[in-house]
Amino acid sequence: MYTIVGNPRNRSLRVMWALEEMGQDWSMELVGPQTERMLAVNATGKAPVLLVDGEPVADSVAIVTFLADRHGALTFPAGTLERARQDAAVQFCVDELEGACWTAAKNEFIHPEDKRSPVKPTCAYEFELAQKRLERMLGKGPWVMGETFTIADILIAHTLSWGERMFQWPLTEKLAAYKDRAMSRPALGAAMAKGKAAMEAAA
Ligand SMILES: N[C@@H](CCC(=O)N[C@@H](CS)C(=O)NCC(=O)O)C(=O)O
Repeated sequence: MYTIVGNPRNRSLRVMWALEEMGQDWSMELVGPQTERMLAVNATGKAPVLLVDGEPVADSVAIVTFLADRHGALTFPAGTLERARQDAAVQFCVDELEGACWTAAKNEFIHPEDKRSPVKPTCAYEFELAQKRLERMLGKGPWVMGETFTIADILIAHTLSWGERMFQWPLTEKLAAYKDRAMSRPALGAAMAKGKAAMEAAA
């Protein structure tokens, strides 16, 4: 049994989705970033955290990688060339797609107002540039690692959706189709329904 400490509206969704894809049971402890409870399980105070038999593991990318290795699902085995390429796709997502979204978010509503800079147009440009690169990586698809759906697709699809929904940054036709393909997987639907129920129960 796994417990996600976080909120379905943030990067916790990546972990929820991965756990559903793997057929693992999980529950959610709704906790905000930088609260006393979050700081008790993660020195950085950031969400999400996964409790594994009560032991915390932080960072959505580290968590889904850990789960994939542990359950031998949604990943190529460590030490293979395919795994190195999968890891490169994950790192690309963090650097280029998430970097643009996170910088825009921090400067739009996270940082104190007097610390914000008007960088959003630069972030939009970076997101657009990243999409051109991602289109080449995706090739014929259907997934970034070809025929095999992996954690890289969860992270990339989630981040494409983040840019599109939060900032109305348009997706290219090819990447909109890729994102829709990923996000119509039953495991994501199940994860979102479970997250909604957790939020309703807490309201
Ligand atoms: N690389 C981390 C980033 C975590 C992160 O920044 N989470 C956000 C919520 S989605 C947060 O806790 N923000 C509050 C803060 O940075 O203080 C991950 O993927 O888990």
